[in-house]
Amino acid sequence: MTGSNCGAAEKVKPAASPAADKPADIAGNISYHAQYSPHFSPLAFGPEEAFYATAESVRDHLIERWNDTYVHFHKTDPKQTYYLSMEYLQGRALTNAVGNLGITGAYAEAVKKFGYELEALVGQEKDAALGNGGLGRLASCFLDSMATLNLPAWGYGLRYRYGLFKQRITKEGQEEIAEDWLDKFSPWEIPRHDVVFPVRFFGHVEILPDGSRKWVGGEVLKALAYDVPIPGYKTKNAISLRLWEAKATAEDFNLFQFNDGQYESSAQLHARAEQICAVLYPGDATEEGKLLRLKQQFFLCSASLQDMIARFKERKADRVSGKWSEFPSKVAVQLNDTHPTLAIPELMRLLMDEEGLGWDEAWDITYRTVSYTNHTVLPEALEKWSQIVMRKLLPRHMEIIEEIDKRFREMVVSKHKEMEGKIDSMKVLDGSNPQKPVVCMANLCVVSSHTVNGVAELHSNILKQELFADYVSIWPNKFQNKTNGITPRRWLKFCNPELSEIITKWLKTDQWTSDLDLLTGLRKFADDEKLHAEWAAAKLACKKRLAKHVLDATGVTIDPTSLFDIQIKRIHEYKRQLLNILGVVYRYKKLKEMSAEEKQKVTPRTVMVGGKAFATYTNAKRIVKLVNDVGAVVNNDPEVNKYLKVAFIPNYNVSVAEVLIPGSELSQHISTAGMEASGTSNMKFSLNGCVIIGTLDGANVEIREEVGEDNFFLFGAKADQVAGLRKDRENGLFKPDPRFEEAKQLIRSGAFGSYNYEPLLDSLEGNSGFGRGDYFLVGYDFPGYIDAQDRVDAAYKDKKKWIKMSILNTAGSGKFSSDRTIAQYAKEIWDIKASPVA
Ligand code: 4GP
Repeated sequence: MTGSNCGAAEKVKPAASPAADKPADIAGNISYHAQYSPHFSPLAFGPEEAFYATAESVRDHLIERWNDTYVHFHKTDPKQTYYLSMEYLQGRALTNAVGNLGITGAYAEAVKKFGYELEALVGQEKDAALGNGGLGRLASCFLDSMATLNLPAWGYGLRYRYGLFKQRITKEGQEEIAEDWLDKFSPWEIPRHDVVFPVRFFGHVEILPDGSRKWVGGEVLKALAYDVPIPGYKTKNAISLRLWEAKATAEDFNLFQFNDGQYESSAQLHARAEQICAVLYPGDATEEGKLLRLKQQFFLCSASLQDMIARFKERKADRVSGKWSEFPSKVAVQLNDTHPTLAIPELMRLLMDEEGLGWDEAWDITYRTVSYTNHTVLPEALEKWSQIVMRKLLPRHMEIIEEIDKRFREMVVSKHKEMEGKIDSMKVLDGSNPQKPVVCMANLCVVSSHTVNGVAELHSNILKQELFADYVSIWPNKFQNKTNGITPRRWLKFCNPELSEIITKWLKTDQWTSDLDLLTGLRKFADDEKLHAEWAAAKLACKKRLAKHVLDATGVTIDPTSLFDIQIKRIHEYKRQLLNILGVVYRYKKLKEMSAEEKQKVTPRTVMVGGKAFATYTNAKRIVKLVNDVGAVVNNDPEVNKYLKVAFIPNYNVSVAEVLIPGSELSQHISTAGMEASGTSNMKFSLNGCVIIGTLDGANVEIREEVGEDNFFLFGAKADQVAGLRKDRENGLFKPDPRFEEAKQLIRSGAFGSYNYEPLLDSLEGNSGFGRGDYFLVGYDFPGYIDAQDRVDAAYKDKKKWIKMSILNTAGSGKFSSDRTIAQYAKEIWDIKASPVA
């Protein structure tokens, strides 16, 4: 083994310039990185070192494209979108990068020269886990589609050192530990020491002699950019995900104090900078936690807007103040939920206080630039920030927000007299509790954005008819729907090569990867026995891969011929993992009561559940514990475990999903109707030929329309029934199904251990109230759910029928490509056009 040859079986000559097509040249470039980007001892070239050197070699291609795209956008100066998001769930990048660049085969050959399989190196990569759930993964799918559609668009986010958290399952249930994705380094990011902006906190507002205002004092940190190039699929364009890191500088280091032994106080600002990008969603039960979250949000907004303004000026040297009216025709800012709302007052501040514009001009520019996507109607997720904290941390922004609120009220009184009585539900500042006055961030977004959208038809209608109904009378054209989507590259072509090959073969083209509607072409083969055989073989291969993952991650052996039933998503009471596990408990009880002959007729099933519970969400953590406890009993019960297994998949993340989804046959999307804005994993499952059991909620409604009612197991209350059902319950009119009572009783009996599940079960009982009185209607929907599961069991026995359902799910998934979603945003909200690099 020599450093210069990295242990290659044949002689490899290191080569600095990246090579795309010849495996020998690629190997040379990998060898070059092993030596000249030296992160490891020259004596070592194990799988990990090989992964990093390979990734760096691939990154060279990305950088070339990223540079070309930057220059191209600079010269052509198109209108550009900036997607502001506190979360990106990027996952691993290697497979995606070589796949999008079309160089997978060449790299696979090249790494063989060092004795490696590309798949083995892929497994070395840690997920970039800068997100929590659907909202973050959606942002990452959107970036892939923006690049693929050659759109001038970038993402902005924060570079959290420890992401959200890593989930470990112990006897006590979920344990959170810091995510270590950056423990070594990420080969995909490029620190940009030339892109640094100051971000201020605290301080006060000074009135200057000319009457203008200036925010001064307080503490100032630096925002340093890290660029992650995002390659489009089959295009030369590569866009940027620009992540900010907070820094203090040498100037902020007090050498005098340090030499005096006051080590902590000498580097106070450095410590505060470290906190900003430490974790996503620091606990906000304390005042400090709340302040830190607000700091994070402002940090993202301020750095990103300063960067956009700098670029706006850079692209045309003569853009001085007279040209500000051009800003909205060059810049679109999309707020991914309310987390980046502070972009609104920050843009106003920059335009007025830094660039000298008046209120009216600054407001007109801001309004025409910003648009807002709502991702949830859950009241606890609609952010409200304390006015007291806001005034302390961001005194100038608080002034601006007050002015926005005041002008909005005046506008309503003068132009929409009929809405005056409704002003309380629309106001930006809510002082109804004088001890705790708050800023309503969603209202600030609606009032200040030119467009507001929901993420599935049902959700967008709920926004218009309920949450934001009063605004619709004022701005009837402000509200739109943009049904979510997923990238078909990561979520079918790359994660499920078995099925992808079959699809390409039967459609006689691989164009479906960028024109997903072509999948409808599979419908005409839905009864073809040859396709059935190939389809079933592909599914089985994916199920075996999944069974291996389950064994490695949990120690539970599962049977690849059993029905694989999966529910993976954040653990939340509204998503009703509890309904799932109560169903499993009921199934277990019935199996225990069956004779041996009766059991022979049962459809063997493996139930898999995965997802993280937010660290301070006690009932969600109890649900995780319950799934694990039920699994421990069921899996070890020899009378039952041939017919039922239950596995909790720990640390659910993007790369785990890439194994689970291709191997799924049934997946559960069973939220209380009206509560899941869209869901996107439902789309991924359906695309991979998995049948959904679900309620009429979020995008399930549209999926069912597309794949056909016969290929979807529907149950449950509808969104417009939910309020009435809750009322009935309050009035003592709900009568639980005996099967529901049996399931709860079995848990209470201690059959699954002695843990106190009473608070969890209690939340399903009583008559009213959030968390009690079965707010999420588990009891009401339980009988319908059990009946639907019986229909699943029967359908699975008929292999032909099941495979046809599976094919028709894939065939009906065309609508759910994020390419479609992003094309709609580009045309109907952002007004941007494709700008391909020649
Ligand atoms: C999620 C919604 O819960 C989910 O229904 C939707 O598909 C996703 O956004 C993307 O639009 N919301 C969040 C959140 O993740 O943090 O509010």
